[in-house]
Amino acid sequence: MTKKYRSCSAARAEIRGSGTYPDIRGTVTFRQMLNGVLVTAKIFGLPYENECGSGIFAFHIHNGTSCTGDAEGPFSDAGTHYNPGETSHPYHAGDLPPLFGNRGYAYMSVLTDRFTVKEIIGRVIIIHSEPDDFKTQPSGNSGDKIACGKICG
Ligand SMILES: [Cu+2]
Ligand SMILES: [Zn+2]
Repeated sequence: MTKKYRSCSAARAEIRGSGTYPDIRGTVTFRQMLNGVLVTAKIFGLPYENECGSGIFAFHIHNGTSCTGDAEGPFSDAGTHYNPGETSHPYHAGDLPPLFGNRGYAYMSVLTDRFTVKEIIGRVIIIHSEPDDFKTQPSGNSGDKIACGKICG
């Protein structure tokens, strides 16, 4: 029987850019698998400035529950990385591989067993302006929060 997973088998987030990055949009889906959660991101409208049309953007699930902010930052309410185990970056449960832009489009799919779909529903997922260096504390020197989506079940 598959019934026991039914209520939390999948979730999704609709991604929208900040006022400075209005072209960013896309979706992130979360599917509960036997060995973890399959996270799949399809993002359009990412910025690129170099002639190769590339860019690398840090990508994390954050603790916050709302894609809102203040004068300091448009998504500052997203807070810190989702980290129920109180580990350090890049071992936070919410840490994900960065997005690789291809003239503004990024596709990324990864399996992670650091969280279940159930526990991330209601939190937010953030795209940053810079690559994640997977070293600097507490957030990998990832730059500004340029896009955000609330994870809905
Ligand atoms: Cu982040
Ligand atoms: Zn982190």
